[in-house]
Amino acid sequence: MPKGRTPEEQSADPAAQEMLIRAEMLGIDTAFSRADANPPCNIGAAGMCCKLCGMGPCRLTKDGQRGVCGATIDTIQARNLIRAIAAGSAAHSDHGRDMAFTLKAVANHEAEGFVIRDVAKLRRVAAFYEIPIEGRSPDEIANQLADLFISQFGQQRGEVVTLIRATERRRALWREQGVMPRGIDREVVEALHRTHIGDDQEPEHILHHAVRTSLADGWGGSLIATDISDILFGTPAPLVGQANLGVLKEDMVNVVVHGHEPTLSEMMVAASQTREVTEYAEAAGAGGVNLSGICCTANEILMRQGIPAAGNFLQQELAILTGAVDAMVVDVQCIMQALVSLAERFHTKIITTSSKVRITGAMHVQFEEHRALTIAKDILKLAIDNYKNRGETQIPDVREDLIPGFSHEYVNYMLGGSYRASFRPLNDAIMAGRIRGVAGIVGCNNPRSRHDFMHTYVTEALLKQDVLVAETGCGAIASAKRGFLLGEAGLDQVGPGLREVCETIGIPPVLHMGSCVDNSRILTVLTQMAQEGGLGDDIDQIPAVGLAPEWMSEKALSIATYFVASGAYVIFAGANPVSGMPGRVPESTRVEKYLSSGWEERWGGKLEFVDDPDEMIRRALEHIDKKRAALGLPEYDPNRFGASGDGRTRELEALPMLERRAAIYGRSGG
Ligand code: BF8
Repeated sequence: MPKGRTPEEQSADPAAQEMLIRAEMLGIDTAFSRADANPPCNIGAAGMCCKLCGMGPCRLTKDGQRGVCGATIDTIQARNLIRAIAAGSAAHSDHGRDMAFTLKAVANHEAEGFVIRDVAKLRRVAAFYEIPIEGRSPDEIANQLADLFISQFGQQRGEVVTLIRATERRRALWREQGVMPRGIDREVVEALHRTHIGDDQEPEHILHHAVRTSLADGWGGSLIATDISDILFGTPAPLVGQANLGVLKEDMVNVVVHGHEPTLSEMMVAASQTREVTEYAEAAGAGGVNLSGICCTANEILMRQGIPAAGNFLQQELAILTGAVDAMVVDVQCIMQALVSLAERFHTKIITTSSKVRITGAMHVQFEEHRALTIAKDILKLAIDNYKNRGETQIPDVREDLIPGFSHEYVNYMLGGSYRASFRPLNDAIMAGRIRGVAGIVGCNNPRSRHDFMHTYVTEALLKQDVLVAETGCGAIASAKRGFLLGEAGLDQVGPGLREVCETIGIPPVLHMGSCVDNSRILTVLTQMAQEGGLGDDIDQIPAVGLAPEWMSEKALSIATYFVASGAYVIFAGANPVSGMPGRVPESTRVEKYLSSGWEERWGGKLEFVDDPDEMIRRALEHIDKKRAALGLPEYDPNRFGASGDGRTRELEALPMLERRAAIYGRSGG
């Protein structure tokens, strides 16, 4: 077995390091050690392998080599990429579809325990699509809205209706370029059809459809998922939460919910607070039930209910390694198969709940909306019954406070209050140069890079450069653990202009905007910034970038593509699935060039794969400055701001009274 990395090299998170040491001592493998033991196939990783038919797989490793059918390396890379994008779009959008069915069930009182929590958002969303709202009950509106959303998945012709949320200019471009998605399912099916043996073979043409497919995700399925989650469970607003493995509790029944859809996890929150469940836990000798989350489910219940996040993607196994998790309840996406064999070493029950996901060896309890609360209680009781089986535990004493919950509605409100809600102050701060630009830092962990390191390194560097950061997914949890999501406490680490803005408005410098489907919130924020005026009239003109420093999932590739098609510059670090070239010369492949300059010409946005975090930061800042210059905004000057504001107040408040007076009034007397 090749020599692996040390825990410090595997993760930047001290809680993760502690669990990796424990894993080593117990002789248990994890994604980290498996990554060390299984180097990636360098042919597949670079997109040089085609296994789309039974004549192959064909590995194109020699200069000028073609597959059995004659396929070139460019065609193979484009095909592999669009297939990944289609799978990512399918995952997000199927989540959106399930949410739409839940909305329908709730409107018809067929979903036990669910209610429409945010009627104002329901009315606002319905109004976008000209659904009558006046004089109608929430159930009537929700019923019609659910039908409209459900119809978007199987629609055969026309345009997915939710794309009206993009700017007019962008929609005109998409129409002109023929990429307005017709129906969400149709675009995914067509992506698969085009890549069957003997179909679409021109790389650029294949990737043009990748754009259409991804738009059906970002502006379609994902946006639908976000809107319905807000309608059903409440639009997030800031609250206090905690993150990292230290949120697990020694004296309570620890139930970790892991996956993506908020339907079951929200019901678990409700069930855990019922007297029936708390009494059941007490009878088992526990202090109660302690719920926490992993991955995007964590983000969903963290930003709405303040339920703590036990960690991000690479911490799912580490949570079980504490020995303190009585049940891990999973639904869909990003769930490692390794959980079951790992759980067998401890007492943890792995419980699958979705009709789409079974794992050999796991217990299955089928989630059904019409019995949602009952099922949630049953699952909690299973966990409580398992509490007595706990063996020796080791919970890292590491956790960090954070303030999540920055929905685009709240960002709008916080900038102007109830009566003047608007993006004007944010645009003004960017125009003046107090804020240099905006970065969306999103996506996964990948055990092939040091866990959380790239996320936090890039975030920290951009904050120092006065770049306001919005985060989702596992990236947001990485920042939370590092303390970047704290109100003013995190402000010592940011540039002077950005600090002034954060102090004035009372926000952290990194805004937690939710789960991965909630990247649609970032699209909405960017669109509203464009519509507010002063920063151009579309996303491609805003000084903004998107970064995924530790990406690994196909969903991330879909996200990248719809951001590019919306006008954003997106930089990925780590794996580059289109980098391979037989007899490689030190230049980009045809597909790499097309994703960069080709897409930039068409969409004003581009996708690049960059390994070095400093180069990633350099390119991000260069792009932001280029966009500032194109808008005629003043050149960014780090010394221009920061002399005023609450930062000075805090400095003064820290002084002894006499010195403070001297500093303020120029004398020490009263
Ligand atoms: O959807 S960021 S590892 S958890 S794929 Fe998965 Fe990646 Fe985490 Fe959420 Ni998104």
